[in-house]
Formats: sequence, C-alpha cells, structure tokens
Amino acid sequence: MVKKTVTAASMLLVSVAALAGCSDSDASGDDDKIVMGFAQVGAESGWRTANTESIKESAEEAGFELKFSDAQGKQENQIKAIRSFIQQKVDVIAFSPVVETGWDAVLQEAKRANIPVILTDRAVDSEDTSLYETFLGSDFVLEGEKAGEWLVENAADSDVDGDGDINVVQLEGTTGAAPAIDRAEGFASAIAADPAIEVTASQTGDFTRDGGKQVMESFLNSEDGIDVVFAHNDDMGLGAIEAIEAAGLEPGVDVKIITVDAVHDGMEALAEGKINFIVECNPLLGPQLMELAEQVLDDEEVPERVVTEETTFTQEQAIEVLPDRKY
Ligand code: GZL
Ligand code: ZN
Repeated sequence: MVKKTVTAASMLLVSVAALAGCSDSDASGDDDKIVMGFAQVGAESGWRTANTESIKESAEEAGFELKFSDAQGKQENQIKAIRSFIQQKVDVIAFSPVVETGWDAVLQEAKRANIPVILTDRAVDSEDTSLYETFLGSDFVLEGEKAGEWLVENAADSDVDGDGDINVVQLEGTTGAAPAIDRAEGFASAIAADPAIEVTASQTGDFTRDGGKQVMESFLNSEDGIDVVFAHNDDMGLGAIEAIEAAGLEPGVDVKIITVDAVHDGMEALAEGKINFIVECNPLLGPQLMELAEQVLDDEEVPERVVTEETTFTQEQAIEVLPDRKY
C-alpha cells in the first residue's frame, strides 16, 4: 500500500515539477539542452559556407538546439533574427555582424533580457563591451599585413610591366565590414615599406565572385599598368581570374593575385599558379564557439577576445596541403 501511495505521490511531484519546469524552460522546452540563436551574415562566399557548416556540425556535436538564420547580407535581417531569438528566450545568442556599426540598440535589448551574446568572425564598433561576452575570430589587420609583407618581399617579381612601379588594384570586401576595413588597413601599412608599391584603384566587390569579376573588368578597362590584384577574399579573386582570362591575360603571370581565406577553390587556383599567395582566414569557428557558450552559461570567466589560428600559403605549400584540407 505504502509503495502505491509513494508512487502516486512521486508521480504527483514529478508532474508538478515538470509543469513548473516547462513554464520557465528555455525556447526548446527541453530543459537541459542549451538553445543557441545564431544570426549568420548570408551565403556570399565559400568561406561563409564552411563557417555555417562548422557552426551547425558543432552545435549538433555539443548537443545544443540551434536556431539558425541567414540574413542574406542584410543588417536589418540580422537585427530581426536577434529580436526573435530574444522573444523565444534562447539561452545564448551568437552572430557575425555583417557590418561594424548599428548594433547597440539590439544588443541592449539582449542584455536587458539577460541573454548573453557572443560575437564570431566579424566585430562591432560598440564602445560598450558589456554588450557581448567575447569575440571569437581572426585578426583581420594582421591578415592584411601578411598579404602586404609578401608583396614587399616579392616586389621585384611583381612589377610585371617592368616600369619600376608595382601598381595594385584592390577588390574590397563588403563596405563597412570589419574584414574589409581591417584588411585594407593592414595591407596599406605593410606596403608603405616600399614606395614603389601603390594601390592605384580600390572598390568593393562585396566578397562575391560576381562582384570581383565585375570590378576587375572595370579596372582592366580603366587602369593602365596593373601589376597586382589584392582581393579581400578568394571568391573575389576567382571572379577577377575570370575577367583577366576574358581579357586574354594569364592570371598569376600577367597579373599577380593575392587573396585571403584559403578555401578549397582558392587553394586550387593557387596550386595551378593562377593565384600567387593566399593568407588563410579560418572559418571553422564552431567548436570554439560552443565551448565558449558553455563556459558563459556556466558563469565561467571567458577571455574578451579569442583569436583563431591561421597561416599563409605559397603555391608549393598549397599543392602539398590541398589533399588534406577540410574546406
Ligand atoms: C572573414 C569573413 C569574410 C571572409 C569572406 O572572417 O567575415 O566574409 O573573408 C566572407 O569570404 O564573405
Ligand atoms: Zn609596374
């Protein structure tokens, strides 16, 4: 008899607890799963595709419930997604801000809702660093410097028309995006070491192949004596290759090309000699992001900034590593 009563009582307890539990459970309704809202930039490049895959795979492996939104490159869509994550009471919000400015209001809303925010990949210009827990991503200024340093070291070979000047045309990333601003800054500071190197034209190709192709076509029509292209990502560099070949020139030979990312298609072009040097920008941020989210939700101290490991590749190095590359 006693056993039966206990069982009934414990059943009652369990259902009360469950009811109580589900009233203040997070968005998933299943209490022990961490629910992450991730607002992605879009699907503009091979880098972004690899980055999205890494985040989705890592969330799965970490046992998170992931609510994922693709903003098609529009800031207002990212802001809308973050607001909906707040309404859904997710446990943590992560996103890659498409541009640096305009985030304070929505980040204040997340803060008032006590939902921690983690920045990945791109940074915001908010003065108030209490608006996010940490930033996980590359040092884009250093990436630009590495590209410029290679050009300074290889200046002689890069003066393709032999006129003593190394004229560079620059394909910029998305206007206002941290990687575009910082890579241009790093590159300019590095090439200042050699006054013969000059950026004679610079325009955004919005990190896409098509953008890179169109801007390169216009540069080929408007600029004389182009020796080098510095593209802020592989995708724009690959678009530039199409334009250069359409103009009857040999990419990597008649025009030197330096890019950033080191995604598969970029590394193949480097191995073929159509690109001359690539600075790696690691998209595989997923594992570190999930770890940081767990630490934040366990109220553990996290560093203000976590910089990703990344390197550079010459043609020989690309040929060597291509077979083992994950992306
Ligand atoms: C860099 C990332 C950039 C890549 C581009 O971390 O934000 O955006 O370099 C991507 O390929 O579009
Ligand atoms: Zn020249």
